[in-house]
Amino acid sequence: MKISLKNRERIANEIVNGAVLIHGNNTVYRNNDVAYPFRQDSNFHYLTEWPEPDAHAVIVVKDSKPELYLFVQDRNLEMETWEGKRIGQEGAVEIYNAKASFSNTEYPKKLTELLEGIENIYCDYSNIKFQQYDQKALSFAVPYDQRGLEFSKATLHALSPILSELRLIKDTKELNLLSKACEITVEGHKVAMKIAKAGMYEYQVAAEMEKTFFDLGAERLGYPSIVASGDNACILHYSTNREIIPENSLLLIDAAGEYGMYSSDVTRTFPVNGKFSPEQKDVYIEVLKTQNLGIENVTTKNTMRDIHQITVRSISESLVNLGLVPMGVDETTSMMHYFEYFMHGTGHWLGLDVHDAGSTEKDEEPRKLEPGMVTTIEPGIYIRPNKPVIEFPLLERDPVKIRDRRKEIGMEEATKLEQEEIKNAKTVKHEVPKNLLGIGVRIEDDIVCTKKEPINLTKGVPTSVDEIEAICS
Ligand SMILES: [Mn+2]
Repeated sequence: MKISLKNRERIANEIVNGAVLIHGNNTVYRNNDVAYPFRQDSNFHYLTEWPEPDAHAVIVVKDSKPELYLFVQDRNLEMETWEGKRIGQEGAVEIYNAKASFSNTEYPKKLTELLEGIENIYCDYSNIKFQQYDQKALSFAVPYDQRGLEFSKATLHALSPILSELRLIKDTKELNLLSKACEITVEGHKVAMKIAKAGMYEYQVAAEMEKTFFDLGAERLGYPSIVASGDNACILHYSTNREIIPENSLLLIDAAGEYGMYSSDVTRTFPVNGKFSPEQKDVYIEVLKTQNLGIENVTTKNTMRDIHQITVRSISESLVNLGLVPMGVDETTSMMHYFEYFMHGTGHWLGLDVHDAGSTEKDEEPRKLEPGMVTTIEPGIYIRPNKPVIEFPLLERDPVKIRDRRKEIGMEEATKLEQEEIKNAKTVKHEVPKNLLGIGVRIEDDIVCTKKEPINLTKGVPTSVDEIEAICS
């Protein structure tokens, strides 16, 4: 059974009676007649698996039973000679289990027919395509028609809360695809560790690694590869990869393949000459300790916020050990001094998107992890080369309170207050140990929450100092 068939059944169970309107991605042009490689919209893929551009779908749900109507590109021999094979309407019915399929040009007309008598319509009205394709047809179907016709009883509902909730829990078939993406990614990272040397360009390492991803069946990258040598490791989304790898530097690689539309997400940091310097090793070991702790805590007992609090505490201990902060562990945590060195979250959901759909909260409260949720665990310490002296404000800063205030009075006002508070606070100047400047370490794995122990899908890439030194030398 196709995954999308099961997914339509899942959404039909939620909706019971109604219709879902959803649009695929279009071809996007890069220049002239050269298009960017096409990738289907993740939500559209989730519900249809339709792989071609310019498609629309209507899923009509009656008594929790879904019927798929697909609007697709017409078969056209001339066009297919230029652009490639098209599946066409027959294929939509035979291969993709559509109840009926039409030309995509017929969408507006057929939509009105399909929605007749339907009272609950689920769509993504924040999406530009809603205005483009749906709004006009829906003005006949929802109760703000003022043209003297009989009012419809239809109500519009937001689709994304339901869909992201479904996407958050991965079933076995999805986990199999994700595992395969992770297997491929593991092999690519191992190749990078083996071949990277000082003097190579970062992109040369990327090329060898990505070759392995593609050799092993990846259709594309999950996201642009970050191959950051030396100081570049402290730039979180560095992806130009155009520099020469310096002698004795660390190389931070955050890269992954996508397989069956599912993306892995892995980071490793290793010494290009095969041996950590003492200070590189000091920082590395601290991050690894935190990462292991984070992974262990991917259980149904914890929320993502719990896990972040655990890793923040652990990183704060490390920062004290390394002499990177002026005060003790409690103050480093409560005054958010750790944020100078660990300025991102501990993890994010993983699936069709590298930052996958789903909320970490339910009913405005942090939610416990559940079996089938997949998250990354990726703590880091980045000691920026251009900040040899850091002024730390002596001010209690609770991230939860900060967030709540931002919600309460709005981002604009709240951030003004925050800046004011920091400006007025006393500060303490701290000199960063010189030999640590420019060291950036992140270690990231992909973890499945289960009823029992967490499963690390990417543990095949070495993380221990000994294993890394063995594979790199
Ligand atoms: Mn990540």
